[in-house]
Amino acid sequence: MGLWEAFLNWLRSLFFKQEMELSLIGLQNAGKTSLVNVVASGGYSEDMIPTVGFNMRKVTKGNVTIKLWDLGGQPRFRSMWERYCRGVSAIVFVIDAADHDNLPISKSELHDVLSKPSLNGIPLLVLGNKIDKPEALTKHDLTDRLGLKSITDREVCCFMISCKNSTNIDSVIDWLLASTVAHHSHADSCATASVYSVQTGH
Ligand SMILES: Nc1nc2c(ncn2[C@@H]2O[C@H](COP(=O)(O)OP(=O)(O)OP(=O)(O)O)[C@@H](O)[C@H]2O)c(=O)[nH]1
Ligand SMILES: [Mg+2]
Repeated sequence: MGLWEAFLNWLRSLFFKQEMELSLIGLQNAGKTSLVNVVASGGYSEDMIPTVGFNMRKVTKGNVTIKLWDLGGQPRFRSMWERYCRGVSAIVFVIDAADHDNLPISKSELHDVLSKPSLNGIPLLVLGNKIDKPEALTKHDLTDRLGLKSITDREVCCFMISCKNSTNIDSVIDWLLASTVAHHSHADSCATASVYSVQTGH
């Protein structure tokens, strides 16, 4: 490739649309579909139908198109999580931070899917949802209970959010966009991530 052509390609990559692909996993009732709805249209509803299998939605933010795989969280759908997480820019694990009883199951499902060799090194974004509920865990406790510190083979970031009140949703989108740009320019996106995590801590 000639120098001029390489230069043009570089310019194009800066100004033209970029695409990223994300998979949303987590137990049933965590709020994955609610998150997709809030990110896509801003709409939130109490009245949700559990996802059967999966849904795919494309959302455009700025010049980035995000392809979202919203997977069903009921036990019978969990075996397909791995297949839909292969090759994505980041795995988004959504958890109901107010559901203390299901935390151990969440933890084991999370560590189980991350142990798959096909998902090696894919960044992980953990979203503790439903912080509008008074019994929701803090970010510190959620990090601890999910054993996030033991995950050392990939980037891990955690935000506490509420789809209901749209709390921190913008920060999550900003982080995702920043991390695509950072990956694109081969910068260390984890540096960006930790800045955001500190700012938005619950
Ligand atoms: N209080 C509160 N409830 C929420 C929040 N986000 C989602 N919910 C509720 O949680 C329930 C489940 O939401 P869904 O988005 O369907 O959950 P899901 O993770 O997609 O569930 P599956 O599709 O079965 O895997 C719904 O009643 C939502 O209204 C939140 O931030 N706060
Ligand atoms: Mg769903």
